[in-house]
Amino acid sequence: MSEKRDLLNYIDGAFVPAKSGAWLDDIGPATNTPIARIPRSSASDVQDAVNAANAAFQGEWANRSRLERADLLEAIADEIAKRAPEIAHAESLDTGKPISLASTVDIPRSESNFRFFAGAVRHDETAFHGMQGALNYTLRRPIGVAGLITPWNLPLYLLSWKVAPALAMGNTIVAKPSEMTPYTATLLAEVFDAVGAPKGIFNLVHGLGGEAGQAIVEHPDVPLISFTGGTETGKRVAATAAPMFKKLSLELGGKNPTLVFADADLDEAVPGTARAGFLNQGQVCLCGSRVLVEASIAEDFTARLVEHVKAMRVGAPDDPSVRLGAVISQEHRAKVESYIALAKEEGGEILAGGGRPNLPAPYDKGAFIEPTIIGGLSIDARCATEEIFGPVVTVHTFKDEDEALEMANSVRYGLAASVWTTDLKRAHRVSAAIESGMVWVNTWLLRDLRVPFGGMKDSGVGREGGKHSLEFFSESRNICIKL
Ligand code: NAD
Ligand code: 6OD
Repeated sequence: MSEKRDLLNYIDGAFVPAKSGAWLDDIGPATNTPIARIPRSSASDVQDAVNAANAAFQGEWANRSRLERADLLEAIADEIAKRAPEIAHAESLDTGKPISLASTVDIPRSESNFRFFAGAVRHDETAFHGMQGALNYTLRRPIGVAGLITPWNLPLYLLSWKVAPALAMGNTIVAKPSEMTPYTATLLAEVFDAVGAPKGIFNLVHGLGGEAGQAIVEHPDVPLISFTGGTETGKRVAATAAPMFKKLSLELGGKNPTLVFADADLDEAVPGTARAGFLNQGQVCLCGSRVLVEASIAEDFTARLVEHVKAMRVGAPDDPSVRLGAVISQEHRAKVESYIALAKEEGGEILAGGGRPNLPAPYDKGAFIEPTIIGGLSIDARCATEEIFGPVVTVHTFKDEDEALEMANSVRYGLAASVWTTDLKRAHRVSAAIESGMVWVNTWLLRDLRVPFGGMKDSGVGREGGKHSLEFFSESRNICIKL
C-alpha cells in the first residue's frame, strides 16, 4: 500500500476529486506527516452524491430482497477479511493507534458489523396484531438516502456500524467520515467496488464538517441522519435536522464513571479500570475517565492502578508491545495537556504520567502523551466533569453506595458506566440507578451487537444495535385489514 496517496470521493460507483479541485491534507499523528490528501468537497459534490443515491434508491436496490441484500453484506465482509492486514495498517497510520488494536478490534469488528446485519435482516420479523374483526401487520419500508456522519476515533468500526444496517434495510447512503481519518472509508469504497455493489448505493464524500457534513444534514433529499461525534456538533446537527423532521440518531460524548466497591475482585478491577481508561489512548466515547473508589480500599486500589498504568508502554504504533499510540493530532494533544495543567491549578495531584514520552525519530514529532492519573480533585472540577477524550483519568473516593451514585450521576453526560463488585444485589441495584445508556458489571466494552447501544442526557438520542438499528433505518407502516 502506498502511504501517501489521494483518497477520492466515491460517487455513483466512480472515484472522483472535488469539483472545485480543492484538497485537504490527511496527517498521520504518530509522525506528524501528511500521509494522504482528500477532496475538500462542497455542497455541489454532496448534491452529486445525493443524486446518485436517490437514483439507486429509486432503481432496483430497495426492491432487492432482503436475502439478496444480506448476501451483498456478506460479500463485503469477506472482502474486508481478505484485505484486513492492509486496512488495519491504514487505520493505524491514520489514527496513530497501535496496529495491534486496529487488527484485533477495529477491523474484525468492521467485518462483524457487515456479517451481523446480514444475519439480522435475514432473521428479521415484524409484528402482527389481531383484533376483533380485523388484523394488523407491520411493514418495514426503507426510508431513502441515509446521511451517515462519523468521527475519527474508531473510523471504520463506526462507519460500518451505520452502513451495514442502512443497506440491510434497503436504503442508499451518502457518508462523510471525519476529515482527520478518511483513509479506511476510501478502502471501504474500494471494497464496494471490488464486490460489484450496485452503483450509487454507497457514496462517500470527504471534506470538512461545516462544509460537506453540513450540506448532507441540510439536504432536503436526505430524510435520515445518523451522526456520531461530539455533543456540541450534535446540537448543531439536531438544530438543522429537527425543523426538517428528519429521522435522527445522535451518538455523542461521554464522561463515564468506573465504580469500584470494596468487595470488588481487585485482580480484575485494576486491569479492567486501566483498560477502560486508556484503550485507544482514552479516545473511546465509552472510556471510564472518572474512577470512583470506595474509601476503605482507595489507597490500595489507587496504588495498584498507578503501578499498572505506569507499566503500559506508549510508543510506535507498529510495535506489538505498545499499549498506547499517538492521540489524533497535535491540537488534540495540546487540548489534553491543557486539562492536565488545569488539574494542577485546581489542586490535583499527578499520580502517573502527565508528560510526553521520549521517543526516537520519527515518533519524536508525533502526538504522544503518557497515560495520566490525577488524584485529589473535587468531583465537580472541570477535569472531572468535561470530556477530555484522551489518556487522562481522575480518581475520587466515596464513602457509601449513595455517595457513589450521586457522584456517578453528577455530570451532564449519560453514556456508559462500569461497576466492579462481587455483591450481586448491589450490582443490580447500582446498575438500575446509574443514569446512563449502558452499564457493564465486572467488565467493560464487552459487546453483543444485538443490545441497545446509545446514551441519555447530553450523550445522545436514540439507540443503535440489533433491531434498534433495523428500526431506525426503516419506516414502520401498519396495515389494518377488516375481515
Ligand atoms: P466531531 O463532532 O468534531 O465530528 C464528528 C463528525 O461530524 C466529523 O465527520 C465532522 O467532520 C462532522 N461535522 C462537524 N461539524 C459538522 C456539521 N456542522 N454538520 C455535519 N457534520 C459535522 O467529533 P470528533 O472530534 O470527530 O469525535 C470525537 C467525539 O465523538 C467525542 O465527543 C466522542 O465522545 C464522540 N463519540 C461518540 C460516540 C458514541 O457512540 N456515543 C462514538 C465515538 C465518538
Ligand atoms: O461498540 C459499538 O457498537 C460502538 N458504537 C462503540 C462506540 C464507541 C465510541 O467511541
